Amino acid sequence: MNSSLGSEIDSFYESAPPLKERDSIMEKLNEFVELNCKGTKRVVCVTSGGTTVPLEQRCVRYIDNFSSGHRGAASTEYFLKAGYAIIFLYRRGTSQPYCRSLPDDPLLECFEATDELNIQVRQPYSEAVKRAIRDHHAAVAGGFLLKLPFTTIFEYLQMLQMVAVSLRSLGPLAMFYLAAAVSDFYVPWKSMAEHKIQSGSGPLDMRLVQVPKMLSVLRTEWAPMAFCISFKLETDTKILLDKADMALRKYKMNAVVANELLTRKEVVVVVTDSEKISVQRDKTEAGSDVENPLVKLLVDRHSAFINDFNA
Ligand code: 9Z3
Repeated sequence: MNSSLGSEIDSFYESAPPLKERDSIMEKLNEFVELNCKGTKRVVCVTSGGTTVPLEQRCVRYIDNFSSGHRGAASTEYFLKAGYAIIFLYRRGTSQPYCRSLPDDPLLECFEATDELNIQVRQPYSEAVKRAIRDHHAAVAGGFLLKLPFTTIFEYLQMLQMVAVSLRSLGPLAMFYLAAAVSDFYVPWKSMAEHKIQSGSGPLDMRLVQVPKMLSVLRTEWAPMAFCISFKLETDTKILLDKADMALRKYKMNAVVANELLTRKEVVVVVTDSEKISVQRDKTEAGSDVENPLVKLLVDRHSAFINDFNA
């Protein structure tokens, strides 16, 4: 890592407001590692949803990054199916594993009161609700699924660091699947207004600083032996694959999943140093999604990576 990146990273962490629940997150991570990090068990950290950039310390306004969290939630289900233990680092309020087939407001839509004291599941949702509750509870109660919520870029990057350092001892058995949409620019905490910015003071002039590229540190320091997958999102298909290729080389990722905003649910391209593999949703199958073949492919590649490592 070059020294200017090193000092950008130091100043990001030094200026970030301390994580409120650091101790309890650490405790949960330690428990998860103790339970899952033995033998040949594989673990994946799935990041999901967009980070926010607060504009005021007592935040009323913020800049957001688009992501519904569908990619991360769906992929988590497939990784669990493939036998992985998962740390699901997600933006509060975004899609959750096993809830994809439920309506937006499941509590109000899926249940009805039968009398003063009792409620029941409404018929059309009965199977979906049962499946969601059963599978979700089994994963959490079994200790295979640890869910950690974030909102701001400060929380996200502090938590990602904690997760990565906790998984370092797993070496190649750990995977990072970085689907979260991460802010590129932020307002350093120390130069941020404390109170709500007043609208009477004319046009708003604000300087945003570049968020340091933490993929480099993840790769070189936090978890150097892990299998790392990052995502590249563009709205212009003409530059997508070149940008993915650049990210692959610059951050030494094992693969970069390239996707375009409008077609992201239909097709993605997995870019590695020797191939560009197009992965499509199976249109002949109702309810199918692109995460199913994508996770299958990455699980296979992870197996090969572990075998090479042990050879
Ligand atoms: C993605 O590209 C994800 O696939 C999506 C998923 C956010 C498009 P949804 O959550 O959408 O299912 O609605 N994530 C990565 C986006 C990102 O910020 N990548 C950085 C970049 O493109 C690199 S880390 O520069």
